[in-house]
Amino acid sequence: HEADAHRTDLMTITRHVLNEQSKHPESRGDFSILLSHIVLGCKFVCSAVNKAGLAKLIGLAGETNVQGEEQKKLDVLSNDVFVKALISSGRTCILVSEEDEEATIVEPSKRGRYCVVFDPLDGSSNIDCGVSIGTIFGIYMKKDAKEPTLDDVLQPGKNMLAAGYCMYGSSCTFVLSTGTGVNGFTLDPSLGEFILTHPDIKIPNKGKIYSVNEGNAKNWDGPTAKYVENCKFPKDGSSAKSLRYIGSMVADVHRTLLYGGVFLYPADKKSPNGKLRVLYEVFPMSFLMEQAGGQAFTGKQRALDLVPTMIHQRSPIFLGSYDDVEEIKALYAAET
Ligand code: AHM
Ligand code: MG
Repeated sequence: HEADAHRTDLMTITRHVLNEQSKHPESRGDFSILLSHIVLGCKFVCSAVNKAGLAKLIGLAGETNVQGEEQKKLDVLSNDVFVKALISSGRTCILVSEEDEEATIVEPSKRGRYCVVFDPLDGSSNIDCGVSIGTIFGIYMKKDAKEPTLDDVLQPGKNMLAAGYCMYGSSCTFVLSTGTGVNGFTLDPSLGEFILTHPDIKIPNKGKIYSVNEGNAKNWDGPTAKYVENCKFPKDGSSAKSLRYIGSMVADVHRTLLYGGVFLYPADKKSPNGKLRVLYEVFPMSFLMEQAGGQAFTGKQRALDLVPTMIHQRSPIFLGSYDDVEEIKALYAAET
């Protein structure tokens, strides 16, 4: 009977969010409206990514198509879709996208209370070889009733109300936290709906995988080098960890969340702040990790405590299983 119930009682993402909302009688339903617009953007990108391999047939990005129009690159197209969907939700006031140098202040007639930071298509260098890529987002509440300003998005990650990502892989997976745990949904293409398939995701306390771009090893600092050395040649008699690195943050973090272990993009001599961006890469993924029982550390502090001063700021990041990140923290503590 259980199996039957699973097939006929579909927990869609909308239903899930409405359920959560009903626990807060003061809620006005704005969040579910905002989320449905984010979900729409993800469905659009999913469909565009699935067709990317046909680009040669339907016209390559940067080339003109049969109508003589320029084809937009997939990341530019995705950004346009998200910006328009978010503005038209009527629930946002300021947007920060990896694709846009400046923040977008929503015009007064379309304003709402939410601030959204996002990377519309992360890992886009992987498109041409069919590797998984994704959209990452974080949501803040506006600080006060004044005009929206950059201060509304330069809040520490711990102030986020919600964060998530959508991975365009062998299936399309949407992972979301509204601050009460983490849930995963899979797109059923025949329904066009995200269905709850991974309820209450918890990351294992310790994992067997580490994930890092080892090509940067010659420029690493002491603690990072020592940690990776320990992964390969453990001194406590435990077995060595496996290395998995896709080079697409959403896919690497998704695997880390489900299987455990650590994902790191450390500082190195060439990039003292690492590569990943605080607002729409480091914060949302750190938020999800903590909500799933893991940790996220910058090499100096809890990642979510960081107070950004610039919208495109970068930070080193070490995130994943609680005990594994604890080990990294100990190495950094021993250094100072
Ligand atoms: P992008 O925003 O330009 O796509 O870069 C971000 C990506 C992440 O998805 C991934 O974790 C990282 O860059 C990989 O970087 P590297 O190629 O240096 O290992
Ligand atoms: Mg990115």
